[in-house]
Amino acid sequence: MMILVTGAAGQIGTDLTTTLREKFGNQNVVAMGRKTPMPKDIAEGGPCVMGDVTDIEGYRKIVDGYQIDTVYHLAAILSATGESNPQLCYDVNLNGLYNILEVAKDHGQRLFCPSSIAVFGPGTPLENTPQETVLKPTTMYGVTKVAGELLCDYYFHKYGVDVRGIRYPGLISWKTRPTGGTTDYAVEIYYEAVLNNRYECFVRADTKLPMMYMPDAIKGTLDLMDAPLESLKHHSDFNFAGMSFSAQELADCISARMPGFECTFKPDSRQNIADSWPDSIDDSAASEEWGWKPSYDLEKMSDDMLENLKRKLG
Ligand code: AKB
Repeated sequence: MMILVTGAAGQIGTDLTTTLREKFGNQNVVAMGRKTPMPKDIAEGGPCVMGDVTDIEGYRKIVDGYQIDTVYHLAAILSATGESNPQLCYDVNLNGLYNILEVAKDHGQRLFCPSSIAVFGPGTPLENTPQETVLKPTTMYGVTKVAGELLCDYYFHKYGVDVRGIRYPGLISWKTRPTGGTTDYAVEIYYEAVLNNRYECFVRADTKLPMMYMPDAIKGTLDLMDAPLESLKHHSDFNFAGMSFSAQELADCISARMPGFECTFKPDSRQNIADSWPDSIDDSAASEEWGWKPSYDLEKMSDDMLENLKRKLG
């Protein structure tokens, strides 16, 4: 097996590349990035290449050169950056995905192409959002994710490309900080708690969103890719849940572990994006079709985040 990870320098990419290298061997996992320098452990741990998913010929050369048969396509522009630059978001998320799918069709590759809770919008039930429901997002990121899910399913049905994907909630991790997302506050708060014992949060205290700890997200990603094709009724659009909490509940959980921690709330334009997303997700299709079950709740995640960040940040 020869695997390529696009967006390998990003928040999910760094964790996923490391885990894939542990599972399949360092030399069998190629980390691809565009302009962010690769973190040292990714750069030194196995093959790395610079490339741009919007350049199909350049991408084809990379895939041919390494004889790639499986791609985890993580390169994407997230929701907040997508609202500042919708054209870039469309280009990377849709033209880039189209290139990945075309090359996969020509090379018979397996693909993982993530979606997001950003596919939901006003009109979607807020609590326990069902698998099949209204998909009318109000962000460019959400629009590209809905279209991306449909495009992936089209390539499966029309060309037999085995492409799988899940709707990631906000992902929380201590290894690499996310950039350009709406759920980034749920990571920043832990960093700022350890560094300064205070945080100014950019959403309201009562903002409740679906979230997940990165080890669960990585496990779910690998479990979906390992599932027998015949057990899947869905392919690119699995609802995927870990936990849900409000920004205030998150701050309280940190205060209970960090005496004196202070969190204030000053909503900015990302509040509108957060308000358009559900509070909690029904992921029964994922549990029925490939056995998904999360391991972390808010308490267990907070213990692990703070322990690792204290060590990492000194
Ligand atoms: C974002 O906030 O844009 C992402 C996401 C939920 O897809 N973390």
